[in-house]
Amino acid sequence: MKFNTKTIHGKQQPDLAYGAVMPPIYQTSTYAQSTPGGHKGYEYSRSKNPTRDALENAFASIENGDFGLAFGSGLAAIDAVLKLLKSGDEVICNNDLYGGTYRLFTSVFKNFGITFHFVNMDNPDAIEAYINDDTKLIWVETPTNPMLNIIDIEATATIAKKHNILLAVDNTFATPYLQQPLDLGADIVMHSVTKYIGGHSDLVMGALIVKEKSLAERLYFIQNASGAICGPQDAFLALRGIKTLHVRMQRHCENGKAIALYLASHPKVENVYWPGFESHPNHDIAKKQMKDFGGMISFTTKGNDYNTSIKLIENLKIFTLAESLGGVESLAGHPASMTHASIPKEEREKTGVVDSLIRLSVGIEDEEDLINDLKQALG
Ligand code: P1T
Repeated sequence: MKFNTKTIHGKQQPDLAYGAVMPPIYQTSTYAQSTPGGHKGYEYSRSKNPTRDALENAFASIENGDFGLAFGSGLAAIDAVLKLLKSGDEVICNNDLYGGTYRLFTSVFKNFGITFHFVNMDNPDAIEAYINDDTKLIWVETPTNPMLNIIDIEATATIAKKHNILLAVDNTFATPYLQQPLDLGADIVMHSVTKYIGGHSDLVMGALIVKEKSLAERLYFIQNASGAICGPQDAFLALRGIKTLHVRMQRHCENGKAIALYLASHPKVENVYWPGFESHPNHDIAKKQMKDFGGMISFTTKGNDYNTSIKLIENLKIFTLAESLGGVESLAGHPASMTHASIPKEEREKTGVVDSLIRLSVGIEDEEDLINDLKQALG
């Protein structure tokens, strides 16, 4: 089955009770048993719920995995991966990460004795210098949030395999429409489903997808033991979102390209970060591992002026100034004060997250309206 068909039919079947084409929302915490242990596969909804099952199967299908797990948020999914580790273990991650991921690593798991190395992964060989016997996980976000750097998943997977280290890829910005990290050798794919997979800015959810059964079992144990699951109503919404992922992503990419080109030609714009430019430092890797370049763009205003950037985002009328990304509507954000505020200024500026940086999540509205909005705001 090819990708577009998988988003609609992958590992799905009509509901067994009445043939409902969409799985019913099983809004229940518990299930009747005829005798202790005598049940129909479901005991308690933290452990298993039929609506969540349908969604988890769909996750596995679209990422070419065998097992999917749904969590109450993207961060809850990352939290579950980190719980595979123990005190004394070390993690190597890229140095340009979503601010909340950085905060979870440095302000929560560091306190439990886990060491994190934040590394520029432009050249994956740089990872080797940080590997020792305690290294248990490589965490990669690609494209990165918000600088749109691209990390070579296949090359990183080769290094991880050589040293018997788990490789997890945060695939939130790309989605499986653009890249499928398990096929490139990753062990775990993670998503903030809140974003493109949900696609309508109406839920908060996370996902993990794996191929290996024993890894899936360990993660399922953590999902059930820690309990950060998603509810059935949200599972239903995410499943509905997945069914249009491919058509939405196609338009996000088309609009993203048009806006990246427009911004790059504007005299009041300094730098535009978008992996589709041939001048982007990781363009060749993007071309190799992604189908297209996505709808996320970051840029700075001429002279790197904070006040100009703030005025610009305040003036936007169709782009909404808001946290988050990946919904059908276009959003604009100011990473330094919003999504990446939890990273110390000195640290974030090293990777380019300066005070004049603006991040756009380009939606699927008419391209002309989006460009006109930027034109009037820049004017
Ligand atoms: O917000 P949540 O569903 O918990 O997902 C966290 C997360 C993980 N990974 C990446 C790459 C992300 O972008 C996020 C969430 N990001 C935002 C809210 C944002 O506006 O960037």
